[in-house]
Amino acid sequence: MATAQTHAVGLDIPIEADTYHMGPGTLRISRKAFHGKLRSRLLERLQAVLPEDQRGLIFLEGGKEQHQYTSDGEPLFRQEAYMHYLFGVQENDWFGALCVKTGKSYLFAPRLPDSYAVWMGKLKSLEEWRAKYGVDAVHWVDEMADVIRGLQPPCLHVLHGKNTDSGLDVLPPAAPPPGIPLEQQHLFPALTECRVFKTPEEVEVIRYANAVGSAAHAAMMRSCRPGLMEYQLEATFLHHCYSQGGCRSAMYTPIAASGPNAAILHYGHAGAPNDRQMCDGDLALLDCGCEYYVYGSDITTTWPVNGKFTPQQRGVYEAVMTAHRDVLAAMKPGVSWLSMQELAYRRILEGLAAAGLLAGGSVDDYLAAELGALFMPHGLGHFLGLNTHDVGGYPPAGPARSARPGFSRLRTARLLQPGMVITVEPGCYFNPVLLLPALEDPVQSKYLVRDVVMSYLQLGGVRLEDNVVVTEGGAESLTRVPRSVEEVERVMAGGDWPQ
Ligand SMILES: [Mn+2]
Repeated sequence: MATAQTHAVGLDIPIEADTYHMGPGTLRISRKAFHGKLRSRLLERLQAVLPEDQRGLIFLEGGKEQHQYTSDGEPLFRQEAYMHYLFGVQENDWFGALCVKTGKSYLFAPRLPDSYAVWMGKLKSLEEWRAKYGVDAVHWVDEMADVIRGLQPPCLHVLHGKNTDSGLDVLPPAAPPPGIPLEQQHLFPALTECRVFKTPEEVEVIRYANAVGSAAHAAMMRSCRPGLMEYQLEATFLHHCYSQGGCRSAMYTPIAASGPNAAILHYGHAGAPNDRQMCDGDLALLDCGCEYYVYGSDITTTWPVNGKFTPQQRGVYEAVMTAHRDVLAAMKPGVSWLSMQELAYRRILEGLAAAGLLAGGSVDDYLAAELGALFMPHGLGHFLGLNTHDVGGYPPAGPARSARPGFSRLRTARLLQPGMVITVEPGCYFNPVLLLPALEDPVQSKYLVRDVVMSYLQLGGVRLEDNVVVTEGGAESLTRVPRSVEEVERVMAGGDWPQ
């Protein structure tokens, strides 16, 4: 019998005070079981490196209320990822603590004036908060310094480090309770490393975000036709994820690129807001993921706007699909992510040679001339979890970032290990910013068939992205979108998905 105590997530766990869900058919998560397990894993890791007399109190500052510039407009709050990981708190301006000796968990909630109930609804009592979050104790923030001093910890373990994707610093809490030494060395690497290896329950949340996002990709395919605006596909995605899956937010700004825009890797930004009208004969590239319980999906599909691939589009598409398929088949514990980037490059370059864009050498020659990075200037994939580019890609112990073109863009160079969730997103793009100089480059130009390459510039590009969990024996994709040419054309003609 499944119970809330043994199963942290599921569609069928009973609804208790600590259950997160968004109504019928949505995933239910027992916050107490889900985060209790994550806290235990962190404690084990810290207890292994901290001698008994140096085991203090982990102290985290949650996300703060934000304002749009100087106005009183507040964007929808999204909890800071480390805070969500350990406690699952949905509200802003909280603090959390965890005793490394006893394992006891504490939360500190802002004490709001009674009058706020008019604007925010009934204010919860401490006991109601404790039931919602399933921790050992909840106190008000204004009592926090006294409560923590009363626990007499030898130190406060606080976060301090660098996010290797953004390059931004993760800083310790701004105003920790005074009079207790701060310990800044151990928490950041331990907690970051925990986040790299997902529990089965975390994988189930990412699987749910993938099920919702995958169905939304199929809905976009079915709704597409020449003459639509790119943002109308984006709107279909957002509506489907929220109305059908309870996913209120996109994981990142959706990319709905058509024609030459598909070669622009971060198209969809404020200066290029998915605002082109799609034409008969275009390819569309959709990179859209949704978020559930702060965990996300990150999915890319590419398809012909009119529902039928041209032979030229099909050649590029199948080269990328071969790379995608062969990487998925080769992934298993111990495999270097750098070697998977090279495998993807090989398959894409083989496909381009078969299509007549490359000539005069072997695939090894093309690789040595760095033609891989010319057609796929980004990394093959990145960790995914509470952040789209999830943490832990480059731990201090290595492996270090490669200096080689293309490989240098990888967000991790690690060996695959069970529990890692990583995207597999090979792509092939015809970007004039890269191709026109390459046609003048003495090394690269001797392998590029100029007239054929020039005839592909309007194609834009193809990217196919799945979210994959590394298992003991291999890897499992959590993404279920139409992938083969036949599946894409059938769904675009109105066919059901999944079949
Ligand atoms: Mn991605």
